[in-house]
Amino acid sequence: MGLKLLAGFLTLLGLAAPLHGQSLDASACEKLASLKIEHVSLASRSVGAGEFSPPASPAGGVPNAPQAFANLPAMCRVTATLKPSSDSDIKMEVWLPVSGWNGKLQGVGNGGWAGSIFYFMMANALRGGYAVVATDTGHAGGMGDGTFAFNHPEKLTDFAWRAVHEMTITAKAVSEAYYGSAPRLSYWNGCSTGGRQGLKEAQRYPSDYDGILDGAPANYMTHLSSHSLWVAHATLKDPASYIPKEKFAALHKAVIDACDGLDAVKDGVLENPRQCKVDPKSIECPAGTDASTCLTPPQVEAARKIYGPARNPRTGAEIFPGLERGSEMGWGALAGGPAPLSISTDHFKYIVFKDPQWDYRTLDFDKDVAKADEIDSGLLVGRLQRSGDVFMRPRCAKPCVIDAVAPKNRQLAILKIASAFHS
Ligand SMILES: [Ca+2]
Repeated sequence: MGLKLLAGFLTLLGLAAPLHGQSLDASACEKLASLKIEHVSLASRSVGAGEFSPPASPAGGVPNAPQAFANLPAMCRVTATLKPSSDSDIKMEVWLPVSGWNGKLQGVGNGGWAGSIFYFMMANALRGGYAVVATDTGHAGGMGDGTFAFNHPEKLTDFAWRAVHEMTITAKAVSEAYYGSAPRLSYWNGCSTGGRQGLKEAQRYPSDYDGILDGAPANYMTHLSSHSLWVAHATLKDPASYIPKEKFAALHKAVIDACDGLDAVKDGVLENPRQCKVDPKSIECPAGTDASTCLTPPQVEAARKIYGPARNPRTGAEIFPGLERGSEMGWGALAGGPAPLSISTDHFKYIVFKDPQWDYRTLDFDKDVAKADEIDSGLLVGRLQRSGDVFMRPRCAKPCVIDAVAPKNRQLAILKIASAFHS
């Protein structure tokens, strides 16, 4: 029996394994549409090499630059809607390489409040020979838009952990039906919210993934949102405290000038930012003056608060670590204004207070942070119950707000480099 004939025979039996160098034909893909999985509706179709073009992203969603999808290999594209609760409407996709499958599944994550599929990450994984899966986490919207959670607790649960778990078990079933064997290894790959998603998987469903790669995780989200508004209180609440962006450069220069050499290499990078103790007062403007190269006394106090940490004003307990010295050029997202980061204000508006009119200036860093924790009750926040193959890295592919706190934040979770990532 020739290899091609054998593959066709096994496909008919639903037992097809992708024989080395062989391709699965279109009928194997079409067949997936009849797969029955509880609360999942599926569609599937073959997409030839270079033929995929991404659907338009929602306003504020992740951009889909066409060049990210040039020369994609041929795939079986599975789209699905999952409804694990009566209020769920989770969109997900699985892309299955028609040939050259490496036997592995890669789950890829989201950013901010999600609301769209990160197709460019799916494209990278497909090129690497992976079967790859992603979800919009159960709603369509911009990454800075948390309105979906307003009076929709099931949708919030989908965002918090359920969509990723459900997509993962669905993707494994789809992969097995297509190839005739389940993935031999499954990896998670996400950054920011994607990092938090990986931690929730490790916490709740440690058997979903054999290895987890978390970039700059949005970890301890209730306190992360509180910290973001701590920075907003420092710089945006009182106009006198506002630090114009050009002064970030002045403060950064003072930090680098003082501390770059502490790691014995003058390269503009601080190997260990915590060795650096520069006080913003060192560039305070002469009394009664102001310039782009110095800070006024209220701006000095604002910068000191940003270096933090954020603290409970009544007990002095640390709410969240401050931004590191050396991170000043990345302060714009949190401190640049005119409004605070909407990811954080929406957390308090729609989840904690359930009041779209809530004003960040009223945030009480004692009782309101406690309220956020009480309401969350482990939904978005979680601590790992066991060690596992979790590799955390401090930076996303491009600067993001979490970068600045990551060196301290990552201590809140478990760091273990898994040998599995090298297989
Ligand atoms: Ca250095």
